[in-house]
Amino acid sequence: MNYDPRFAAVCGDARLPLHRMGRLIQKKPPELAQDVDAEWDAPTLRGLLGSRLASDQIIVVSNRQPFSHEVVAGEVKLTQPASGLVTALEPVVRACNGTWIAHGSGEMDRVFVDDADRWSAPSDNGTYQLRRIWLTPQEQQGHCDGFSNSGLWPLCHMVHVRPAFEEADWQHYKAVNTRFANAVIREARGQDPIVLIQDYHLALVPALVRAQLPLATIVSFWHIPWPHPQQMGLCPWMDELMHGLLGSDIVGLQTGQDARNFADLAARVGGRVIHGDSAEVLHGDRTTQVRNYPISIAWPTATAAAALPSVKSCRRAAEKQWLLPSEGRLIIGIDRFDYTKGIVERLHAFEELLTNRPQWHGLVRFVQVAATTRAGLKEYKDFQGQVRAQVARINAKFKSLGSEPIVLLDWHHDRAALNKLYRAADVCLVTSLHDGMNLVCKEFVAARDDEQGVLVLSQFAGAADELSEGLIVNPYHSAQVAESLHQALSMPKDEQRRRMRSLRSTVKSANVYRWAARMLTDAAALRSPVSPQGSHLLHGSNRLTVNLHAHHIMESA
Ligand code: GDG
Repeated sequence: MNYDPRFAAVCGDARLPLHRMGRLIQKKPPELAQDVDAEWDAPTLRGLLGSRLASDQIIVVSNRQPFSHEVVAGEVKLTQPASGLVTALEPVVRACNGTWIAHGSGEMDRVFVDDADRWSAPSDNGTYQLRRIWLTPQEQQGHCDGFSNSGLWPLCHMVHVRPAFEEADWQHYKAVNTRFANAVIREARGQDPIVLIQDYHLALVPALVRAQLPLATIVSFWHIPWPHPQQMGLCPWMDELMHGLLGSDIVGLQTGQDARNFADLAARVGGRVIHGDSAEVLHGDRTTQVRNYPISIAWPTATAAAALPSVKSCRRAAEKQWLLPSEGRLIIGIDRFDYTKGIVERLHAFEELLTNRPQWHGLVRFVQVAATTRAGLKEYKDFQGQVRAQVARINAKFKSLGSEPIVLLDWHHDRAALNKLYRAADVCLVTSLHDGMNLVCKEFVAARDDEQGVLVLSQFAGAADELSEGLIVNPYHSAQVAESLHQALSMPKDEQRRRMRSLRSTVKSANVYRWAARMLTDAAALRSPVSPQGSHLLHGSNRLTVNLHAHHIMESA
């Protein structure tokens, strides 16, 4: 075993065998390590909850709600937002009948809640409770548009948009986080619920909940990237945000690099840290585990897959709608209309493809869905205007026989329409400049049960760590993206099948139920008198948790 001096900072001398460092209380039950690698779906996740967390209450907290009640063409309609967080979490909450606390942002949301501001959302076996929080327009502006989306969002994405930090927005951020924390405390049925806090809008909630419910098991998940400490240190209130997040028992991030960056910053703000993909931060008398849990999608059930329209019919509909010859090719992009998604860069690369490879003129359509998002913010308006102008310019340049190569669909689509596009496409193009994970690429793979279609994927999306059978590109390198597009458009069917088969096997097993199961298993381990994560040691007056991952880091350092 190699010696890691960082470990000594936490546990004394790491060279000592565990039993000599303190009094060994519990040992790891062997079966859990296998569980997390098992095949996960909604029923197995429910089984985990039933067996390991049977009497425990699960409360999910996010700014974004899974459903809103909106007025569409004079009628109230239940709509699901274009949001990766909702795509991932909704099937999990549906499976475990938790309580979901979120901002009631829909026009008609207040009409549908009961006296306790709850609405019953459909779940796999009955309903789950959506508890809505109300915000004033000023709070929404300061908390969401301001500090969260104009400050933290650009701060965490390396995309060269200047983050804006305003004192007034910060005050709203604190007030709204307190509101969410109070709602958790009111919704808690006992002293020790499991609270799953989602994303950068709610970084202060963990410590606020901890202060009122010290026995709660709090897991925070950060859906967007966590860059290096110098970048994060630009935020004037980063110490407060870190203090808030370290109220969690576990902080989950998308990638190993994000987790290492978080742990590095925790060390700078005074925590004592064991570094690695999985680290522990000791601060005061508490420990926070830092782990990466790559998020995913719910793999379609056999019934859901059978209900999809055939690939052939999707293809025919697309050919008809966009005047695409039958020997032609369809490239799709599906995103929120956000500057982090690299839409300008992908248009540039597409233009380069048409310039350098004229054989594709008239034979290729690029259909870009860009769902309306954050349209009130100036950076978004400017960016969206820039994209529209770029589309018009490229279309004017390459228009042929009445058809234009790029189709920009800049509105919200329903899930059925997105699935048709996924199934009709030859290529799915994801060129995020920086992305926590990116679920669009996983949805594309899940939709292709014909094992055809090529994924072109940015190296700066968290998903690139897992989906290496895609064509991985640097979105800033337009010539490289153009060549990868050419390679994708020309790829023989056998090669498509081989790559797609491998991608499907990865996404099928690393699905969102597994993501939730890994987190909940870790949470259960912290609650259980038997810690399946590692051994609890009494060491002087401190209880130290030596987890197996830390141990592994020590061995491999
Ligand atoms: C954040 C992180 C991370 C898109 N257009 C429409 C629509 N969508 C859906 C897609 C997909 C979701 O929105 C987008 O998910 P992403 O993961 O690509 O991106 P973010 O929303 O930025 O999500 C991201 C994610 O959280 C999860 O942790 O992967 O990195 O930024 O599901 O299909 N959905 C509907 N209409 C549309 O027009 N209904």
